[in-house]
Amino acid sequence: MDQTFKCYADTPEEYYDCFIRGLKERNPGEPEFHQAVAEVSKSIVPYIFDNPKYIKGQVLERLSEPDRLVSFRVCWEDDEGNIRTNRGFRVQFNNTIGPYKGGLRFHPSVNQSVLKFLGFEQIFKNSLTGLPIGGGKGGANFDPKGKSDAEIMRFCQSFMIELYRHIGEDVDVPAGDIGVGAREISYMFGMYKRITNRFTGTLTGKGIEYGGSLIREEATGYGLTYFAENVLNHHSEGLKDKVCLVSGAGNVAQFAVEKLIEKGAKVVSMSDSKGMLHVKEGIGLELLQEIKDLKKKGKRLHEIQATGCEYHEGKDPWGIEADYAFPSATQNEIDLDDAKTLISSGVKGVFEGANMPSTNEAINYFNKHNTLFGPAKAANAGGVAVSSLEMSQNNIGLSWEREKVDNELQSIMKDIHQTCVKYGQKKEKVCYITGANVGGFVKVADAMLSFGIY
Ligand code: NDP
Ligand code: 2IT
Repeated sequence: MDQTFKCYADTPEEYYDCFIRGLKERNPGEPEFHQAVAEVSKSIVPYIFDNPKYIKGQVLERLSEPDRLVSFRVCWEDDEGNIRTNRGFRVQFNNTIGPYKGGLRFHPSVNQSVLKFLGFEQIFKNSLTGLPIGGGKGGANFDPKGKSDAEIMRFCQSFMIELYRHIGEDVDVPAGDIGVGAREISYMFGMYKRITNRFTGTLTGKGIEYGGSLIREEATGYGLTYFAENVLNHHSEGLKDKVCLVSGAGNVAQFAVEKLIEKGAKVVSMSDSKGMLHVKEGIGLELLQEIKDLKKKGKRLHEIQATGCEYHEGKDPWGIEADYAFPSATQNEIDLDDAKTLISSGVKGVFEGANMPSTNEAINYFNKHNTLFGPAKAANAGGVAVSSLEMSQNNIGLSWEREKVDNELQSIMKDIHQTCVKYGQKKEKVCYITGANVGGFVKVADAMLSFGIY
């Protein structure tokens, strides 16, 4: 295999083809990773052709190879006394502009490809926040569904018994993602503290009593809404009275719905891995609280019995007539057919709360139909941004007030929007995909070049 990764090409198209071919050869059987790198490279390759120092420095080639990837056995005992074995991972992708930073995902679908795509995306997202954080991701193919609290605790503790040696407050700072919320972070933080005998901000998303930040729980969903508002205002539009589709019913979805309601939008759907809740009159705060309580117990949306709610087993929300969509469940939840359905449902804007919820074919379709499109790495960056603010508070030994953190979050999302406009403006239009990819790339790439060859 050619380890120089060098592409000799006269045109950006040739370079792109050669680069992606090489990437697939070097990383066989990793479709999610191929997809994420292909999406980013589509924007980056034309840019580096205009700025050849990045080609000479082989920056894209270096960026798409993780600094390191650790994989480890996680053994734990279930409530029946059976020994269970899962696989844990941490992908430390790039620490050029700060310690590795990114969530931990516990879901049966977790594998090397999924975590490499998430870690790669995180490099650009974290750079876009303007804060000093590198890119990483981790997790395990553990399914928290149906597990008792004691089983979750034993799993988290066992996971940390290995992970602790790879992380640290200025090395790598994990947080939550799918299947990992405040409860799991607490079990892991408790074990980290016990093993190391140090109280440091090595995880974010911690409880408020022991070093967590106010607004971190809300940050991804709130930030998503703030970003959408920035995009819409830039196009002389707004959220008030607009009909919105949200998918997912977890952390991101819940707080996106909360903020959308506050902004006067009418949210008519939420969903989970089994089906979709359609609420024609719009989800109210009382119903949202019921959904939050239900999800805290690990239950499914079909158990919601409130009046005005229709539950559709095995369905997603994309066929409901609406103005804007906020996919906030998981990767590839919008394929080409879903994109077509969304456009025929009247949707004029898609803002990604989840990571890579749209396939590349769906994105092309949205582009062809001039759909306003807020890509994940910009739109959902609010969560990791407030994680970084949590790290800052831990470093100086202070806890900021709710309002201060929320103001910071709003200003970060506004700056991310401006970065997207700066790098994505094409004549009259802004391509937020190009803006986010190039805007995230430049800072990391310049820092890499200044370090020389390594
Ligand atoms: P949660 O675990 O809190 O919620 C995930 C939601 O998505 C649940 O409703 C779940 O359904 C649903 N879901 C999960 N997997 C699938 C699947 N394969 N098919 C259909 N539905 C599915 O996770 P988060 O809300 O934290 O994460 C949601 C997305 O947002 C992910 O892509 C994550 O990477 C991204 N994200 C999260 C951030 C954070 O701070 N938490 C920050 C930025 C992005 P069920 O309830 O049935 O399990
Ligand atoms: O995808 C993401 O940005 C997250 N899961 C949050 C990461 C973090 O470190 O807060």
